[in-house]
Amino acid sequence: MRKTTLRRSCAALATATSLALALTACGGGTTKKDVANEGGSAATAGKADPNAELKKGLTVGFLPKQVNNPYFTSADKGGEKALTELGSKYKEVGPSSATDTAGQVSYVNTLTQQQVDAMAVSAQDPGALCTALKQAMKNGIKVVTYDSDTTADCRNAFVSQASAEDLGRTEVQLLAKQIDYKGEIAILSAAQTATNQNTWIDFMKDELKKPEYKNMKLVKVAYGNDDAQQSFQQTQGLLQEYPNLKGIISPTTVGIKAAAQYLSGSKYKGKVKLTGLGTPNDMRKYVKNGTVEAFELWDPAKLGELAARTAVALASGQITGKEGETFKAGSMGEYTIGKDGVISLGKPTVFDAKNIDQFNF
Ligand code: RAM
Repeated sequence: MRKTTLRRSCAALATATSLALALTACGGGTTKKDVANEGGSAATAGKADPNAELKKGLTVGFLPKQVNNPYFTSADKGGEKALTELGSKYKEVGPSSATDTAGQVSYVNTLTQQQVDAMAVSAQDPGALCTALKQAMKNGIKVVTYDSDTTADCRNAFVSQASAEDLGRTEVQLLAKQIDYKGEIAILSAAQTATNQNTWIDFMKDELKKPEYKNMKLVKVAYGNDDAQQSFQQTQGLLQEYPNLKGIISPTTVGIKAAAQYLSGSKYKGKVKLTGLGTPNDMRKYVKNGTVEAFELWDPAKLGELAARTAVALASGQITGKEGETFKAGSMGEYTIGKDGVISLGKPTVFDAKNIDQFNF
């Protein structure tokens, strides 16, 4: 009875002006233990017990960058499938725009208040989310970032789609081959604050410093905010501003699809090359009609599944997020936690006309 009253008054307080303050005041946790945020990632002070049994009946909240993005629909379905298999509960909350940073913060606070056991978050803006995520961890909630990270002290582990370095460099390599290592190129990214895209772009810029790319010039990084219309318009704008543009890299599933759509209906079709990260189902049409030669991605459902399994392993005490700890991720096999609490899904797949029909996501 007392707990219910306390929770209710806290809920009222939290819907008022300052969620963070309300959460601090309420502590949120008569049922969760405090954790210490120390180490490379925000690993718990306690020791991992690799033989601990996986808990059932947990609730794991998925908070993607954007709920109506097919990429996250696939990813989160993978999370849901794994949680059902593990006897735990899945829920998904999140903003419909990839630039609603304040929205993401309030969803973190809501999940904290609801006392979920763990949350899996793809960060729109790492800086903005940190305070709320730290608050969640203080309330005993395990925090996994997936797809787009925060800084290591704001979560227990990051489930990464592939090595960021590999992704950045291979996208440049894919485009370079298609434009014969010559000409002006541009990048069409997602939100300006997106951790994942910004990390990949840094590696792209570094790759471009190598002598083999001396005849290629990056003229602009444009931002389509993972919005189809804005990405379409940004592509159009790039070609107006740089009529000699030879290629575009779009490291976002929303961006590459919109850019392909624009190019496909324009005089640039097949002439201005486009690569980046897309889903085979979105891009099939543009590969078949000669707009796109090759692009890459990982399986988003596997990423979601690994995020869910990591969350449950953390909440069960099998791992704490420290480098070197290992855990079994069901049929996905064994994973080892790397530096800064990063768990990497594996290598991405390159899709082209030869193999695209073998994939359905
Ligand atoms: C978009 C999102 C997501 C990114 C993929 C490649 O769906 O920006 O964060 O990982 O593209």
